[in-house]
Amino acid sequence: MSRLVVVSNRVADPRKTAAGGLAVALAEVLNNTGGLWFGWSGRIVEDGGQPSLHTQHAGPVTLVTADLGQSDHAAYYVGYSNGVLWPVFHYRLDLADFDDGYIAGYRRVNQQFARQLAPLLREDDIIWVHDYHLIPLAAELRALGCTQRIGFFLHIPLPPPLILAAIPGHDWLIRALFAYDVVGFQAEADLLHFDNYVAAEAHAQPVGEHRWRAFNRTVQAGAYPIGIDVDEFQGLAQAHEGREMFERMRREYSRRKLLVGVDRLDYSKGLPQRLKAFRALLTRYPETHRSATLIQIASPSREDVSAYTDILHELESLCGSINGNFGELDWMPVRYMHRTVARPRLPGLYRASRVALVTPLRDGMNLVAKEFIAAQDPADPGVLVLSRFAGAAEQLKEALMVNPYDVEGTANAIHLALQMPVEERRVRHESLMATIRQYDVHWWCNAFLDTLAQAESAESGTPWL
Ligand code: ADQ
Repeated sequence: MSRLVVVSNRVADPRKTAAGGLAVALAEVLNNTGGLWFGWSGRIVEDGGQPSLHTQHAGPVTLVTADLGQSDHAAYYVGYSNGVLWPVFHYRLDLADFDDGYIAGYRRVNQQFARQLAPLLREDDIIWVHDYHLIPLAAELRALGCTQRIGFFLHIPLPPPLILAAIPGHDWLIRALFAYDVVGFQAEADLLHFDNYVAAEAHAQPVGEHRWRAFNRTVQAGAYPIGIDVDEFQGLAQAHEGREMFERMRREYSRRKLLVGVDRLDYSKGLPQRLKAFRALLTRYPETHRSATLIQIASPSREDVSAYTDILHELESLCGSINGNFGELDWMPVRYMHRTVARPRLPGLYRASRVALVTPLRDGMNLVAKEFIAAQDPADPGVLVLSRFAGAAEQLKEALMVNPYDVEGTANAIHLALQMPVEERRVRHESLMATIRQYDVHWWCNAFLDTLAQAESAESGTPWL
């Protein structure tokens, strides 16, 4: 069997319970297959210093990480990845910072990673590259002569061609995707955008279903919605910390219905709109006073990017004004925490909540939606209020679907969720559970890797870059 090599911006020890969608999912995969996981060490060294490699063995997995120079990190990570690709791929051209210098740094780091990884590769390795930080990695590996099968999975959305085309250098970026053998997206919508882009902008020729030929290469595209490990998450719910959290929450909020939101503090997650919808709920439905409490947990994220500090301040001010205007001596409508919750406690929190608010303005998938479903008591389950703009909405049809930009409409849906009789909650939950079980993290991994294993080994050389 071929060895699996995973490459992603950050690497996590798969023996530890990690936070973050990508880290959680990849730890699952590598623990099962063994292999090599390569990425950035998280260390920034002074410019001009020799960026060193670190090797660590974690059970069946070898972790190899590389340091980044200060200005490379600024251009590759803060600049191009999170200042250009993240906002544009989430349809936020208004937040993009198209600085000329970023793309060169992005390319330099991908070149550095390719040079460091290539000597570690074996001929029959299968290489799986993850996410927007590393789009040109395969092209750089091919330029060094690597002919292994290489797949790419994009964890975030791919916007329609005319939004993508606003990025200076977008044609270079998409051309780089043709160095892969398989390119995977979260949702059918993203796949359609890819098909439309390569047909119109790259003049690619269709040679099969979602199979395209351009730049002397053939790439197979597909939608592989990521899932969670349902058993692992339910195991956490039954473990000591999960149960303790559940019981504590139930005691504390015995007379109230809990609503819960768990996100990274990111402008794509629609947090201000969510709080405005909650405020509209309190305004329109006075019976919710004292009877509903929203717990919003937003973990610190990318605080070196200015759009993130803006959203932090907006959120603090909204929470303060809701509590100031509606709060009573014995009732705080919103409990807002700017921190990460330890993963073993999450299922207890979800299970104690009647409603989950997963209302991103745009999201590749959103794993919180799936975790919330997995953690529920099937006899008395909570209700998922889900944005139609999350990738998860293509699969989780029995959720209460909302348009997060429509504050009043979202408030009405939350009200419906709070009122929903137990019979309807059970029926919806049963279907949602069946979906997340069928399309779990193992399905995701196998479906992608099966396609990649069937691809023919590639030609080397990158005449197009
Ligand atoms: P993220 O944008 O990080 O991931 P998401 O899918 O919601 O978003 O994953 C978050 C993970 O981190 C979940 O496992 C969640 O439990 C955990 N998490 C989030 N906030 C937390 C908090 N405050 N405290 C503790 N844990 C928290 C990206 C894409 C998503 C895609 C994933 C996986 O943006 O669309 O679903 O990758 O592909």
